[in-house]
Amino acid sequence: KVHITIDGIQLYVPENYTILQAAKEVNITIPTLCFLKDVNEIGCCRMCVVEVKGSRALQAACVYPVREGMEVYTHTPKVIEARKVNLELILSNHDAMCQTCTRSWMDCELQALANKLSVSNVRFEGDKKRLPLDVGVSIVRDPNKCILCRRCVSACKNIQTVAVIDTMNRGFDTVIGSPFGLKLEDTPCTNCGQCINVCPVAALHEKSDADRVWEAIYDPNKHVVVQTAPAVRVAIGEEFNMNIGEAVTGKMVTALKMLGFDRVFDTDTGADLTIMEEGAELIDRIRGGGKLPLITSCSPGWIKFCEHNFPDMLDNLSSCKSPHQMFGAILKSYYAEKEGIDPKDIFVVSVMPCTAKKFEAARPEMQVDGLPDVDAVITTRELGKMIYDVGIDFPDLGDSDFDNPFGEASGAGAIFGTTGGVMEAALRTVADILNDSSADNFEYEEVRGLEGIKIATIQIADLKVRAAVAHGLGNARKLMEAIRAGEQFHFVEIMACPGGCINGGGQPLQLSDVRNWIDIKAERAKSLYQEDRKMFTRKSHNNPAVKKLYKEFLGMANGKQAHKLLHTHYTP
Ligand code: HC1
Ligand code: SF4
Repeated sequence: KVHITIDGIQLYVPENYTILQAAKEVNITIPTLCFLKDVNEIGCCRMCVVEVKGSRALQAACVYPVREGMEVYTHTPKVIEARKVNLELILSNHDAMCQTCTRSWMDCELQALANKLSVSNVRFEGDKKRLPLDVGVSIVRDPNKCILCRRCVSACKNIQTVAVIDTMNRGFDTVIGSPFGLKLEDTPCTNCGQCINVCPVAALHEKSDADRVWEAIYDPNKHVVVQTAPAVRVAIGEEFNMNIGEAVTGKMVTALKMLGFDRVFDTDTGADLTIMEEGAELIDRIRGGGKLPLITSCSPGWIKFCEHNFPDMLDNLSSCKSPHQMFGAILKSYYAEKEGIDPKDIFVVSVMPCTAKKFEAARPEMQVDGLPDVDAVITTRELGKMIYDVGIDFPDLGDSDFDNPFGEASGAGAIFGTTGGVMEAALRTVADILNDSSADNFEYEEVRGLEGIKIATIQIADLKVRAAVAHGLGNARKLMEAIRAGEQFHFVEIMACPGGCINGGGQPLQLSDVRNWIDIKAERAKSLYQEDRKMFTRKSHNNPAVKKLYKEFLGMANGKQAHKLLHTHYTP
């Protein structure tokens, strides 16, 4: 430990600390903008400058290391003026139409900072060019809002290893863009939205589909059905300033009913269905000498990454559609038939923590007889805004249950939303099938947690199942390269986003002042595991609605009818 002084307060801190970390120990949060823990630690925006005794220049607290005897001053007139000038220069170049901005209602870091620094006047005349927007199916880039913090560049390049956005040009002409000015959609961008998740302003956001959803709700000829992904329930409360990771399933269902959806279903049921199919596929491949490892296919950002980077391994992907797509296909067949509704009049909305799901739902592979499984995908954030827009006081709502005939899903479906969850859900079912019994111990700790790549060998009946789990595309790349080089596994789970869906590109955004100190992934994951423990049924094959579905309609898992509706195929 080293002994330092901050604003006259003496303290001991570990020697690998930065000034930013040390100041936090004495309850001083130094303002930051480009800095985001574990994502972008480059000290370029100079918002966090402080005075260090003996050093003539101001120092960036986010990267400057502490050393023995150091004396730091965090709010001298020189420091305050430098921060203000830096912020005013950024503001002078920013399209500050806050009234019409998507980030303004909750979580704009630039606004928060202007407030914090009491900037009431911008003394500089910037060079505000109007640049065209880049609008894709999933993602919108607005260069007029960009403040060049480079957090998106780092998330895309260093964490996801996709590297399709970077700094272009120099000086006043500097912009963040794709090579050759391409639209993001025309690059190997995976639509994962991790760039959105780290953007402090509205330079990156999802392409909104809320208007299409409202249109369907108000159309008297449409039967509008909504389903919600596992990870949405442990995050949407954050849009209303509730605790990070607080599970608000019942309130969410109430709100959806109040918005006017005809039925509210749980994508967790779709996840149970996926496990039935994927579990059967795994057993078939192991017994029948099929292509191994079997790799999960529910994360559409991962699928696109695989198509671009590992086209030679597409046959390893499970042919299962993702849970919400499967569920959509069931809604437009089994459910339509049961309710006596023409499938063409059913409008399926998926509420997802994910931006890539918008792209996925629009893929030609996700249709049955020319009808898309899912008609519109909105993110957790978009749903939060819809609820806010109509004036519903979300935190005060009572609880409601999901609608029948699908009712309550299993806990295995719930944990799909976090890294390792699909693997654990599959193991619960595969173990019971292969052992022909019902195991009492089915919490697979070895595949839980936020380690980048998790590897485990699990004994099931006479089989030693070699399993691997990766989350974040950088980790996925490492794991895939190992497999390509010959490392052997039976079953592999890959999720595009670090932490899995709980940290998807469509999830509520927390200010960096929060994210730099609290691991929001861990909070949301903990909450999903608690949800699992509360469920009456905790294994997918015990979900009564799913059992009935196979009995009445699908027949065998991985059988003919299931293949028509629930499976697909990706070609290079
Ligand atoms: Fe996911 Fe999935 S877990 S992919 O992260 O398999 O998006 O939550 O809905 O479909 O179930 C997302 C989450 C989600 C699907 C499921
Ligand atoms: Fe990169 Fe993902 Fe953003 Fe595409 S969506 S630019 S892959 S971070």
